[in-house]
Amino acid sequence: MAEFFPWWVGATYFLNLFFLLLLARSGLEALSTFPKLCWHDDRPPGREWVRFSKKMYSVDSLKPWSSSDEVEAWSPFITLPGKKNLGLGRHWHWHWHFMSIHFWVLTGVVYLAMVFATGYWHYLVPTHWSIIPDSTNSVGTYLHFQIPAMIPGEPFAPAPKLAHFTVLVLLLVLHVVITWLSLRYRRRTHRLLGIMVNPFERAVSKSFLSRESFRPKDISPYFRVNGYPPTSANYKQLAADEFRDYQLSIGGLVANPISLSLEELRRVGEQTKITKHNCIQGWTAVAQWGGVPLARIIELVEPQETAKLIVFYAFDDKGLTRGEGLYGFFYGTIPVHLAKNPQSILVLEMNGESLPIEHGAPVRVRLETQLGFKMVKWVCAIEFVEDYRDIGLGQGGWREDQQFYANAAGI
Ligand SMILES: Nc1nc2c(c(=O)[nH]1)N[C@H]1C(S)=C(S)[C@@H](COP(=O)(O)O)O[C@H]1N2
Ligand SMILES: [Mo]
Repeated sequence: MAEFFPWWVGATYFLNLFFLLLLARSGLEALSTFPKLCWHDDRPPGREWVRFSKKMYSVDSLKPWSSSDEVEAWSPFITLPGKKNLGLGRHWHWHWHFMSIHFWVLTGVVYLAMVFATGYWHYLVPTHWSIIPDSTNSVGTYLHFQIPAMIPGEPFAPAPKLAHFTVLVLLLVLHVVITWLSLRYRRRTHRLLGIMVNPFERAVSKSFLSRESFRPKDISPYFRVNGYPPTSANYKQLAADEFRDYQLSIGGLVANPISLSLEELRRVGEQTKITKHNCIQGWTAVAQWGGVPLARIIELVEPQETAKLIVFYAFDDKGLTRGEGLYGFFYGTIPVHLAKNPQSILVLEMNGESLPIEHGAPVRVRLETQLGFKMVKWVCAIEFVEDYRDIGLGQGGWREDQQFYANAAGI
């Protein structure tokens, strides 16, 4: 009998549904940035199992394209928050993933299937305004400690039916409000979710070491590119001379600031490994990377006590290479401890050849416990700093600043 549901049924029902919708909608936001499903990792474009997009990109496309071109802008009516905001969508999504229990999904599916299969939904949705006076009357009946009559042919009395329907409407209203607030106050939402998630994520992933070990035969035939190469005359000139005049300056809060040519950099140390790249959009690819361990660089420059973070500045001005209202040079920061990880390197070679332009020549970062956006390509300078708040828009990286990505990106 609907009247005798204990209070906790209502409470868990409400919370389950509320969180579930947060999870699902922000998950769809993630799907919208890579609107395809693949049976295997590192599928080349065109080999996906299903595609929720009209756009087609191919391996041998004549026009250059970048994986951000594959992003679809889905409506905020469906995704949280919608309008191509993977950064906030992921924030919402992972926040609840950390706390979610998978049976939510199961109970939800069974419940929904039954509601429709049995035509039960007719009992849940009022179809006539008379439910309001009828409910008022049945409340009177309850107050007389009597059970009111059911709606003819239905298992509920008017008041419970109306109360249940009101809960559904409330859920809808809350989601509309959250979506609206996320879009209206993007930076505040970013900060708030960051405060709740980042310290937790950092603590959990701080001691992680990647255990992946791939063999040469695992190397992906196709490796997506994300981000268009720098367009400046300066960079093009350097590239034309095979980066002979390239100098990487490493400074900031260090005892020995230095500037190294590629030749000098190569002499600092050499390490290769085959690893899998994980882009936040959801695609992966395996490659062999060779370069200088960041730990060796740290030994060389001797950071001061106060140097907590390393900033990598890049040559690409995203206002020119990407546009869409975004601006500024690409950069990223990582905590110094991440750079000391033996798997963190400054890459000079990919799959045994010198690093291709589109993958970040002459120098890019590789970190094996982080998402792809943390691995700055086309690095022009490295700076040791105490805090990232006065760099760029103060969120710790170009994607954090401009796209609301979480600063903590452990995998
Ligand atoms: N300078 C710069 N570095 C960058 C980016 C960029 O746009 N500019 N994109 C990042 C993202 S989101 C990813 S997934 C990887 C992609 O590396 P790839 O192009 O070698 O696949 O580079 C990262 N480093
Ligand atoms: Mo990415």
